[in-house]
Amino acid sequence: MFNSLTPLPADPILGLLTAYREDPHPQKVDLGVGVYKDATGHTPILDCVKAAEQQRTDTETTKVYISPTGSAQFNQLMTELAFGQRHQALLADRIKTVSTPGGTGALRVAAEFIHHCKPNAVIWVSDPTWANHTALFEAAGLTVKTYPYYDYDSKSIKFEQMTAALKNIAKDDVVLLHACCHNPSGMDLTPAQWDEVIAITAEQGFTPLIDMAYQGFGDGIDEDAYGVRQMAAAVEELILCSSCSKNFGLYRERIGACSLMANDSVKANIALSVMLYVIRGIYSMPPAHGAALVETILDNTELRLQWQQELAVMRNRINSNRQMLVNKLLEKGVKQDFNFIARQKGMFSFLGINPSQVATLKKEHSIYMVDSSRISIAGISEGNVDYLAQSIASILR
Ligand code: PLP
Ligand code: TYF
Repeated sequence: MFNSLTPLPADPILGLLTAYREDPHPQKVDLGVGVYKDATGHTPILDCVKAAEQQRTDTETTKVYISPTGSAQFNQLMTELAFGQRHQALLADRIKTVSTPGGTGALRVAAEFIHHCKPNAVIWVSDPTWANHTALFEAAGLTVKTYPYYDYDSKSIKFEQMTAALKNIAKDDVVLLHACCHNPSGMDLTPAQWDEVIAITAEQGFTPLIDMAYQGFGDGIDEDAYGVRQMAAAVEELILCSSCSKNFGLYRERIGACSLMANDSVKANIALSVMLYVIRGIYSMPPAHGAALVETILDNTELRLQWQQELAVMRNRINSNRQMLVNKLLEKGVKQDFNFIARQKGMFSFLGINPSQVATLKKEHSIYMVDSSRISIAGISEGNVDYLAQSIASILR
């Protein structure tokens, strides 16, 4: 069976990690995978997570199977975190949430669920989007098409083209929107733009699938959920995929959530039964440890406050890294305008250089980024920004 196989390409983003680790260059810089790093280049375990972990070790009494929905308390707290505690759809019992193996697991569950509802559904994703979106939606049997989003020339959103495209999308289709911190462009919809997109969604009747992998990394926990909350108030049905990888720093614990909102409580329960059927066919039950940590934190006033503070530190560091790189590039005499980096949000921006310049930065300067020139802003630090800006300046000359 295996003899006829030919090799398939590895994940292009995760592959950078290995290449970086094996590079002996003393000044190497990792701007590849989107993980938070502190000023020393380390991805720490949050203090609130450590405290929650200690509590769980002291009080956990069993490792028996959890249910296919995962932890009910985690699901409730995650729903409140995303939609807001008193959202009308929540109070009307229209939202059902399951714990999933990471945000990726949530997306795959959502994709299989959509495929079950509408086997011929087309899912529209932004051009560009996270590479894994396309791969996992296609793996679930969906057809993927794109709507215009990022303008590489003006470094902004092609908003008019985007809305024109959305106005042509049919009722039975699905549109994927990034809640905040757009991966890979860093360009987010403003609240006014969200309002317009929401009005079109309500008018057209297609189903919004919102991916929220970075809640709290853009402007703040509530600010970043603006689109989710307003959308949920305006439409009948919605699917939300959330991740605890970044904002709780729980990457390898693989914990996220998938929420569905139906137009009444009875239909929500029916839809949930279908989602659980889909889950049974993939992994049966989600991992429990990450969910236990998140619920311990969110349910405890002190730990929750500590989490909010630690999240603010991560958010502020990323934002100051953005300005720091822009300033350094100016200082190095770069003529091109890089101010857009400071205007963008979240973990990523495109540097806007071509693939051969990306290759030169890697080969000659040991600076690692995705071929599209997407950089992970968290990889910049006081210690490497001078070398980084100098190297970028040298390839732009
Ligand atoms: N969606 C987007 C846009 C992402 O960037 C990521 C990666 O961090 C994910 C989903 C899934 O994250 P994870 O599966 O690590 O929770
Ligand atoms: O885009 C990124 O870098 C993050 C991390 O298969 C990531 O979203 C990258 C690839 C992958 C899973 C997570």
